[in-house]
Amino acid sequence: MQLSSLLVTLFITLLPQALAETINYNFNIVNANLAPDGFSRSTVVVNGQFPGSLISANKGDTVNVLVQNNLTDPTMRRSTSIHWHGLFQARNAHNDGPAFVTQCPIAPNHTYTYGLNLGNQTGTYWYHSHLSSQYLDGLRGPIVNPEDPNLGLYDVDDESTLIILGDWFHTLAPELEAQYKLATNTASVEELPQSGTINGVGRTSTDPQPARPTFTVNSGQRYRYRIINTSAIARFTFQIQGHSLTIIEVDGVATAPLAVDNLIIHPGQRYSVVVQANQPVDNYWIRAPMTARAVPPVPPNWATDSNNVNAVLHYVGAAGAEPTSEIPAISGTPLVESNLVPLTDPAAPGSPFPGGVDKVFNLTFKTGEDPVTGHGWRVNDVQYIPPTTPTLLKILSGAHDPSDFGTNENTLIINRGDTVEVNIFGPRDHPWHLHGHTFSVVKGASGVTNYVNPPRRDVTPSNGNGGITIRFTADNPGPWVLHCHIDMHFEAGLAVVFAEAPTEVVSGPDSVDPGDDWDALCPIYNALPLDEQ
Ligand SMILES: *[C@@H]1O[C@H](CO)[C@@H](O)[C@H](O)[C@H]1NC(C)=O
Ligand SMILES: *[C@@H]1O[C@H](CO)[C@@H](O)[C@H](O)[C@H]1NC(C)=O
Ligand SMILES: *[C@@H]1O[C@H](CO)[C@@H](O)[C@H](O)[C@H]1NC(C)=O
Ligand SMILES: *[C@@H]1O[C@H](CO)[C@@H](O)[C@H](O)[C@H]1NC(C)=O
Ligand SMILES: *[C@@H]1O[C@H](CO)[C@@H](O)[C@H](O)[C@H]1NC(C)=O
Ligand SMILES: [Cu+2]
Repeated sequence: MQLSSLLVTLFITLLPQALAETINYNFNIVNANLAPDGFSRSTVVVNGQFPGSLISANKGDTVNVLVQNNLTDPTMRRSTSIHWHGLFQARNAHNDGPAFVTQCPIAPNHTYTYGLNLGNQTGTYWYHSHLSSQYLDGLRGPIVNPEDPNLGLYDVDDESTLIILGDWFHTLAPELEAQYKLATNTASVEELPQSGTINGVGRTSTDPQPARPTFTVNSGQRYRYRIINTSAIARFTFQIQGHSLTIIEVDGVATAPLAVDNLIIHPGQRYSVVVQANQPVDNYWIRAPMTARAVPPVPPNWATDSNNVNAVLHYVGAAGAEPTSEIPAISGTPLVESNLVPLTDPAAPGSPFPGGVDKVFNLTFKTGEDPVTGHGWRVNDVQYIPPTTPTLLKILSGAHDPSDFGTNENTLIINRGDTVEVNIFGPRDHPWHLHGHTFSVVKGASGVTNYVNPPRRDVTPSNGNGGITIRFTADNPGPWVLHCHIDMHFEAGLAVVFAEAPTEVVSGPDSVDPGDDWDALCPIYNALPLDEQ
């Protein structure tokens, strides 16, 4: 271990919770005209920036994010609601953010302060709008807790090593959503983004081409890159020419180091990789070609260049801005998710056989059956439609039985302390995300079954009718949504809500006490005219 990183390690391990502090952020949510890929459009962004600014905090810190809703553009949603993806939010479900699950949206010209407590969570997270499809319009950004058990494995970890991938659309989200929901054939409308962006910069085949993002390294140093997939639809394959990637964190879970050459990152997922600057001083391609799902024949004159999602790894001392070499094809050893082993407490909850838990849910999802729209997604034949009264408010008012929730709320009750197994059957590559927990991927998309030390994370893709199996322990009372992170699928119904320990949400040591500002959200929102919702 180098002396500098040893000192950093000592500093961080010797000064733990005692220094827990309160950190305040102001998020002014505004409409700004931005051109991430050379095409200018109105957006919904934090403080005028895409992606939004970094939230950085340590274990035990309290983070207060004062959200001022200054949205004015009538062609997009005017209200907002922000989800802090991956944070457990113990006793804090009211600040989780999904509209109508844990809160009513924040009305225009109103504020709401999200209090977030990182507890013991370290690693890489992100925030995004969780009202309708608003995050496609730009409201996305990173959250990092830099403390880490793998700290000795790298020298540099700061804002310069954040790699935020995202798809970008030229059509505004409400219009995309309407097209998607009205269509009768999924494949004909699965929206193809116009570009893939790296740290907010992308290229189409026709618009002016912004300079590629550059990540500068010093020869001999080791860099921790935090790769966040903030996509709405597209997945990316990530590779750095000539450099291997040692994965040390997956969705906030520290993981035994695993070296690969490339990895696929689904919407919502995060990876931290250590990259050694051990090649000749030069410029190298960072590649993240994008795969949108079920892409129909591309419309004529469509500007998407999904192969052109590139950045530059620049060694200090190298000449020129870009590599002189051809952009290489993706090659070498890919990440296989089932090879990821959590660093601590790796065993899955429950007993090591199918159904060896307190509660099993079999969820089968499919599309194309909604009698009204002719479209939509269903889990066990139910299309999730958000209630007008948020699930959390219902629970706080005494709802605790399946019959206390509407059929379309697809709400499943679990008890405090239950070990839970969820089997998910349905088409491949739908990234399932659970709020309030990480889960053990007992059987993931690779089909491998492992109860001893399976990957633990908060988003994992489906695998067709062979199914995937995830497990978690119900140790966090609150309503937590489990949904497909392809945003349009979620909007069209691809979700269930776990009402976890509803009685304990109301009273006792794990209860949730939202406060007056939260109580005021629904009356204000419900009084809004339609165009301000
Ligand atoms: C948000 O809008 C309010 C009202 O128009 C204005 O007073 C305030 O300065 C705006 N906030 C910021 C940070 O621009
Ligand atoms: C918000 O405040 C601004 C500035 O005071 C005002 O012009 C606008 O009409 C308000 N919008 C709403 C929806 O109340
Ligand atoms: C964090 O970890 C400490 C030590 O293991 C434990 O005592 C504490 O309860 C944990 N806090 C949370 C919020 O989980
Ligand atoms: C990001 O997520 C999207 C949606 O699943 C996926 O298509 C894409 O491959 C992911 N990107 C990366 C780098 O994994
Ligand atoms: C759930 O699915 C598994 C795997 O197909 C099956 O063995 C089990 O019987 C099912 N359980 C229920 C409750 O349907
Ligand atoms: Cu999906």
